[in-house]
Amino acid sequence: MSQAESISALLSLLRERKSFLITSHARPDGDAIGSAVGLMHLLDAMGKNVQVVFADPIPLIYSYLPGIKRITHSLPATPPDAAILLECDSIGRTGFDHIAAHLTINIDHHKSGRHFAGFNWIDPEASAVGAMVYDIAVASGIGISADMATCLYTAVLTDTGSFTYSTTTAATFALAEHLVASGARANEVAQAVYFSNPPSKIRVLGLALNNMQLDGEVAYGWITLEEMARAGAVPEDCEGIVNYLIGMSGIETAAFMREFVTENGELEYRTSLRSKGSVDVSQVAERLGGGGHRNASGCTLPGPLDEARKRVVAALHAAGSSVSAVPSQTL
Ligand SMILES: [Mn+2]
Repeated sequence: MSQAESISALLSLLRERKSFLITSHARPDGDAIGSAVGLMHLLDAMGKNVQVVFADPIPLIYSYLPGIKRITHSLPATPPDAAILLECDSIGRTGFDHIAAHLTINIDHHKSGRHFAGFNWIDPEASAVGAMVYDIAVASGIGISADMATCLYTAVLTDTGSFTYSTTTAATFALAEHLVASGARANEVAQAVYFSNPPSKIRVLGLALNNMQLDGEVAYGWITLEEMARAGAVPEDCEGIVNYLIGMSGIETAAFMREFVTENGELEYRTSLRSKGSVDVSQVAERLGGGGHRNASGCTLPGPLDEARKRVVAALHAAGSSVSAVPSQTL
């Protein structure tokens, strides 16, 4: 199916049904939340019954999103006509074991996306799922409300690394222009997302950067539970630390590992990978049991920390990051 055919088939499915559940992945990010609440506004405007349910808490920085308070954390007792899963490769990715619904709809932009649902629309070229929701809204003829625009702008801003990843094209800026013209509050979004961090986030960043190691073109770092406790940090405070590691001259790939305890009491490492583009870190993540995009991906590795570090650095070298350092440019 072409993109246009997928969108029109999806719109028919939405129009034919009355009640919807929208959800996205565990540990939700700006795209998961912005696209879910943005789609909620669209379905509201179509006169549908909509519930937005996330398994995990919503990071406080997204409190400004119009309609965010309608998000709940438990599934409805009655199965909806359709459950829409945004950027998930399986039901399990939502953090729920099972979602009862008459139809499941999967909308995703990950290269590692899977056709697990009753209806699937996967576009690995899309800059964000928020951009795919935007395409649905435009095709619906309903138009973009100011509230929807703020949600979708948040999704695209955060998922393109503030319009810097290789998925950022002229179409991304055209979309951003249309969203701002439709009432998206770009400055308010930037203030909330980038300039409202709690002190614990900056403290944990300092401890994490203190652990930084360079190995050829690979930069990597980690944070232990002891260090997180010292910083008074929660897991969401560690989001984005990897972007500092990839931000160095001569570095092509970066990994950041956050220690956590599993239900079985084992130490494991939630690992974020980044690439400047020469290495496809979605393939590295898939080899290690995770997934994602060419420039940004993730996986979870078992301990001990030293083994996990060696595995991820070896995988990044095997994928093409040079083992010898490129001399930094000097002025
Ligand atoms: Mn996304």
